[in-house]
Amino acid sequence: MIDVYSWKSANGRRPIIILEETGTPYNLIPIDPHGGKNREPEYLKISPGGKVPCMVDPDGPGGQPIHIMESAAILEYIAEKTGQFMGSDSASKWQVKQWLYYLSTNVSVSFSNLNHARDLEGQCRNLLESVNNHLADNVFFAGEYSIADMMVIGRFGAFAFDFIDLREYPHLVRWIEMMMARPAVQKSMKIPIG
Ligand SMILES: N[C@@H](CCC(=O)N[C@@H](CS)C(=O)NCC(=O)O)C(=O)O
Repeated sequence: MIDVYSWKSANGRRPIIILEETGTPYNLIPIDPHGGKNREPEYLKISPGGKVPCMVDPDGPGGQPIHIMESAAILEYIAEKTGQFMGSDSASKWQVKQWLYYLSTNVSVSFSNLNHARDLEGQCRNLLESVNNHLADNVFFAGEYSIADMMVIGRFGAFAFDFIDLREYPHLVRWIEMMMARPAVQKSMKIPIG
């Protein structure tokens, strides 16, 4: 049965909604995101970002166990596994995806930032620390070079916040240097746009 590590927050409700909607059996494990358990090494193996929610499916692809963090990825995973709520054809699937990403990034992140407005820098430092720890044990973000790396090199490759010294995050710096050495990335950064 799927284990869901979650909490009574907007982010935490999402996996529970799709599990309920699809009638997928699950085990709910409450994790208080401010309780410290989400920073313990065992938890970080499931959710490297140290965030809630995340899940473990013992019967993942190929019958192998899989763990997934990020509510949007969990929504996609359960939708794909059950064949529901992902649009009924290829075109509508992309409609669903574009809204999923718009809502999970722009909308959700902006409102979450409003909650944390007084400590936005602290939030960013936590994220840098999680990313740095992840890259300590991983060459790229997700196994091989992938679209996950492409997602964030523009942000970190042109890092311009002089009150944060990236040298505090040496594994991230190693990844940035490796990415910026790629000809396609270099070219994409140099093409004059506008
Ligand atoms: N983008 C993530 C956001 C998850 C998130 O920010 N969760 C909060 C609780 S609602 C958390 O774990 N905060 C603790 C922390 O950042 O250390 C998702 O959609 O799953």
